[in-house]
Amino acid sequence: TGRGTTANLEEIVIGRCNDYIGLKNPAAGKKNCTLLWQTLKSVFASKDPCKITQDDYKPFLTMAEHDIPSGKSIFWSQTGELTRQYADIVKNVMPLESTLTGYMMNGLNWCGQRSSSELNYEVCPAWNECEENAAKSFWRSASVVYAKKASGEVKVVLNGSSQTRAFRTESIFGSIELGNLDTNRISSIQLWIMDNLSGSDKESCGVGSIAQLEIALKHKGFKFSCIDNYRPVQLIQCIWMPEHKSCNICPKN
Ligand code: CV1
Repeated sequence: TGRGTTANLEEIVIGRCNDYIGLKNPAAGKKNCTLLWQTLKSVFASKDPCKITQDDYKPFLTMAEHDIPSGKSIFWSQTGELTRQYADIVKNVMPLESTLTGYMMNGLNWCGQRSSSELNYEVCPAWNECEENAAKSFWRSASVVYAKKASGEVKVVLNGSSQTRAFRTESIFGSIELGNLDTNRISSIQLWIMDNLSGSDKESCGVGSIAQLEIALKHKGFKFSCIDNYRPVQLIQCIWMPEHKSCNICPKN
């Protein structure tokens, strides 16, 4: 079992929604945050938390939809924290967590229970406990909507030091987002393979699972390029390890 519903979920979600449409991204347009919360809550309240489907979230996701400017879509796998930090700093990319739906729910837990209309603040299913759990179905469904909207030059941030593989076909990026990218809307895809500064360089552009991803992109008809340790993102990693040799601005030879 996993952690229960986040305390004060309603206040957090409605507050974040108002913060988003009022301050963070007024271009999202007018939204009724209270109605959005009610629509969202009705998806999982009073229900078995292992029986929430991706379709169940569609009314909420449709109501929360807004434009994503061309060239701002950025996907990630095993690099969520780094990608969010990069997005918060540069502001010229908009990961799912910087759209209304992702912003409202990022970092939260939620689930209901069959026996009561109260949310379950004690326990919720762990991510891999059941396929159709409230949170997993939400991120999958939101990812479909997000991926379909991507246009222009798209970025993908992967972890070159992954203990498993940088590109995993079973991840949300590999199993959902990739298949929903539209060749007609997307002009090119940039892969950024970021190694952990103190981790090993297990995979790089053209190597291992990244090579598989590159082949898949080519087959689908996408133009793409790949950059190892894209410097602007690496400089964010450097904040935590400024003395690391990769962080030296003027390398002494
Ligand atoms: N996405 Br808090 C997927 N999972 C998310 C997202 C999110 N936006 N936000 C959160 N999670 P992993 P992936 C949680 O690193 O390829 C979207 C989930 O609990 O292996 O599976 C993004 O658009 C999930 O288990 O990446 C992104 O492009 C974990 O963080 C893609 O899906 C992420 O798991 C990443 O999913």
